[in-house]
Amino acid sequence: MTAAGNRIAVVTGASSGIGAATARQLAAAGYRVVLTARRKDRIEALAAEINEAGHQATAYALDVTDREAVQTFATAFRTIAVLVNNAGGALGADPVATGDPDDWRQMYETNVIGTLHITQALLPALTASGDGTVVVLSSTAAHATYEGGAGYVAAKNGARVLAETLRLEIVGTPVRVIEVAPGMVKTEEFATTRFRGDTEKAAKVYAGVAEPLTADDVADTIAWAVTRPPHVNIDLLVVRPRAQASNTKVHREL
Ligand code: 8X3
Repeated sequence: MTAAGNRIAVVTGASSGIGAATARQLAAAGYRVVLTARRKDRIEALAAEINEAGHQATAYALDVTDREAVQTFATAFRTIAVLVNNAGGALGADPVATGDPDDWRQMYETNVIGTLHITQALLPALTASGDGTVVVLSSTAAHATYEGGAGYVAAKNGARVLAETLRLEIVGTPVRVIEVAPGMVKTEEFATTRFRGDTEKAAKVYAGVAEPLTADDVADTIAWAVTRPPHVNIDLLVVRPRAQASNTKVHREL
């Protein structure tokens, strides 16, 4: 067991991708990881895998957009060391002229309101730990827009602003706020969810890119930021694959 000892790390959206990879890495770093996501079977399987590897994990089915459920979840904890706000994602890539308002609403609900619910609910336990860390997974989309991205860019800007504002408001308390902003990450679900199961469209996102980031690459940066000494606050960590110079400048070998 490392310095993380018996401390608890809660990861939202832990059923796949960056959330699952982060749960594995924080468990390996010695945290007791609490996996949350809507899909119970997936997080239970991951918790079993982590426990079999000799680390500690439990699964708790949770939809972060359900405020009451989040509040009930929070009552189970007196202290929490780390909250990783990973639940969220993109829906659609339509121009502003034709974008679906329901997509925009849903993205705001998951990426911003979900993060708000669980951060509010767990803040007392994070403070009580004497050394708490809130991680907000934003995106490079939170830092620059691109065509077809407005709904997602707006939602991720919301998540970024939540993180930046919270950091100002709780300064002086023993809780730090870290924003991790990944660029192009190839995960099993991000692009297929965005394009509602259209695997051809999803594949185009990564076409010709030699090495997009993996979920593990991003989890590695999260685990690194979280395991810095308590007085060190990584305000913002932007991580992209080498082939991506900006949201719209990507080297493709086609
Ligand atoms: C994912 C990055 O470029 O698809 O958060 O918006 S992008």
